[in-house]
Amino acid sequence: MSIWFTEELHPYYRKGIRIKKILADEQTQFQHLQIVETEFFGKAMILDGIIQLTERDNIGYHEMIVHVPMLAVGNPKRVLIIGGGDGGSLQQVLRYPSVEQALVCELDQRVVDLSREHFASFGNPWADPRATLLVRDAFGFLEENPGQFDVIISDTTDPIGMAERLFSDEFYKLMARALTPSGAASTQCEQPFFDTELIKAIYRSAKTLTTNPAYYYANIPTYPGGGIGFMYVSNTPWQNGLQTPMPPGVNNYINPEIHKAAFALPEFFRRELYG
Ligand code: SPD
Repeated sequence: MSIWFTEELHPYYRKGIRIKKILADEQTQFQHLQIVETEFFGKAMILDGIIQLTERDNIGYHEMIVHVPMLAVGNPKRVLIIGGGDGGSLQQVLRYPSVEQALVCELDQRVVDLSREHFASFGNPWADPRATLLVRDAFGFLEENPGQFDVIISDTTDPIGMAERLFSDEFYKLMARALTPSGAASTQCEQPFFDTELIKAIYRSAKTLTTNPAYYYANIPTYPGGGIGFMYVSNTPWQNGLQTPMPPGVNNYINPEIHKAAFALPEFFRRELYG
């Protein structure tokens, strides 16, 4: 028997992965949460019908969203992760000996609970004494904490429903305000092919808030279009990170060549974004 999970991004675009078994399927207070065992990608987490991560290809996403701002800052001490309840970004953040405090501001406790149960490869980063989970909405927390964070990572779902606000001008203002003057943020920033206008609006906003924003991209087969981009938001140039040694531990995706190449954009999109 063959069961396919199909994600419909637009009425004109779908992608699918073949599933062996459904391991968890529940309506949380906030969203429809599913964990499935797939044929090729290991376990996958699906939220409101959208693939968030798979065991096989999440590492590229998590390494790229985390290491680019962390390396740019150099010796980050205080780090905030917005969303990220699965623990994948937290695991990468905690590789840095300089990190004293890593806060995860996640709205849905069930994402944390089910991820701990099913994604052992994240290595239970919650047990690290530097890690703190705040089960709350990020807006209020950002408002209360201006100038506090060396790095902020916005590891969110797509701009649909409750997550739409996390792609707004207001959010980017609050996030930039919560950074230290030389701090850096990275945000899940969608797909150049499908989300050009949204990304342009976010870049315009980031440009009014910081001097060196830039967009970069990673190849993740289970995301629409085979990849996803990130907005780097900072007064510190991302290129500073190319001089910083990687933290202890093994990388699976990022290396100096990938780090640099990720900021090279296809011409149609470079023109749209940077003119
Ligand atoms: N289009 C799907 C984008 C999903 C981004 N969120 C991933 C969360 C992994 N920590």
